[in-house]
Amino acid sequence: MTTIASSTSALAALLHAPLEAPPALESLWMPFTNNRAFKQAPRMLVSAKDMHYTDADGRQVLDGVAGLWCVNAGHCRAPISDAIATAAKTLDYAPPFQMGHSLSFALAERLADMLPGDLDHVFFTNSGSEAVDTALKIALAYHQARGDAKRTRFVGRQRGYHGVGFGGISVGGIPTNAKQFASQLLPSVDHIAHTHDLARNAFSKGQPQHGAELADDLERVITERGGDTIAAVIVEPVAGSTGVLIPPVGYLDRLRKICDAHGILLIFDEVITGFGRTGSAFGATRFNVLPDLICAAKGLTNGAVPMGAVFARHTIYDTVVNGAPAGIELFHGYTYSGHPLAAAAGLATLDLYEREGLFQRAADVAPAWERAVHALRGRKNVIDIRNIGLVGAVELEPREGKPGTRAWDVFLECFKRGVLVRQTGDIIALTPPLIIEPSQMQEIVGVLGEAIDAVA
Ligand code: PXG
Repeated sequence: MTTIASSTSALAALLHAPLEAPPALESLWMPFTNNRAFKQAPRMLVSAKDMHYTDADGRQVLDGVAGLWCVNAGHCRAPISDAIATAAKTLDYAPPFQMGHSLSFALAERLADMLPGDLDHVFFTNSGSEAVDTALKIALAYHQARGDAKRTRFVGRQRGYHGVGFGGISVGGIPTNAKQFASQLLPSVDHIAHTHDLARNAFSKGQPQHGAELADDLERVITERGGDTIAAVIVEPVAGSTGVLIPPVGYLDRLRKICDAHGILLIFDEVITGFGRTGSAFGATRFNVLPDLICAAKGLTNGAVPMGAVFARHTIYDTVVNGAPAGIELFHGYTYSGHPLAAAAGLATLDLYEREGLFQRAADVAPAWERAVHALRGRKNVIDIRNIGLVGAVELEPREGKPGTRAWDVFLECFKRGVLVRQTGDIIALTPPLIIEPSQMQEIVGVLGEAIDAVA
């Protein structure tokens, strides 16, 4: 039996423990991880500051993925940690049902001010997965409130990632994530084609030129099912988890037009594209297409406290809430919706983004980033490089009969050389904090190049 660490000094000692002696690893069931392999050869992180992690060997590891697409302002930023500490000491918890506290209202107000168009209402969740399930429920509730309850179907996209709730894996388009649970997915979901087309678009810089017409695949579903049976279409403006799939020029506009023609809601899952990642506040602003609902999480609190949100257009809130009879209008919510610590982190994070102009900074350094990642063209096994804002991806030729193993080995080689990247299939994804310096771009790409060579 290990002793329970609860005092501040005991927690600090536990965090630093891997430097001397690794903690027992068996009891933790790790998410989306090869548990047995990890526990044989753990990669433990001890602390973080700005662009770097310190690992269990005391090494500095340059963070090429903002943790997991979330630490957009860099690690352990004092204004955010201080805000969390203040909330923890003042109002540790407040029930969000039938009670309120000013931090969640202030954060919603602040978000409404920065959202595009008439997106002006905010529903808080604790994760991206919960934001997705919430958005799907709001879409159903909206059509029901309009007296159009036969709109019950959802449309997702192949290679889409929308988290891990039953709603999210149903509209998501990653077969491996749904396979173990296939007996109980949502029953009325169709998928349209993804936009990844190496034959026409390999080595595109920014948005690829070819593929706007792939949005017309939605017309196929509409013909098969009837446009008046579809509640909502959900897509990521830039698909992240499945390897950085950037929307072709004109694709998202076309999707919007088709949805409008058939009264279908368009949901943008901006869990990774939100908060500056593409060089603009949201994918919606970057690509200038206004969705009806936006799912967000990750960068909302700089990853420091779990929090997600759904942003809704005015008419959606108005229809569901103001159109309802007196009483609870939406039977949905979480114990921790708008949690004081998360809301405090969110407020401090948005201040920091604004004060340091980080979304604009991402746009300003994007050309240097583009040059840096595309310099890997010509390396052995590199079959595509793509980029948008501060996102990059290098796609590798899969080893015959062993998909994913080449990129996995590249990930391990990068970590060994002091750079954290992300592997998905045979794609290496790069999404550094928005505070990255040009020399750090060179370091990430230099190490990735060495790793690709070492694995070849
Ligand atoms: N939607 C999108 C678009 C996401 O990227 C989620 C929903 C789910 O969020 P939560 O907070 O429930 O995990 C995500 C999460 C990767 C990777 O390797 C990306 C995510 C999660 C894990 C790994 O790219 N994104």
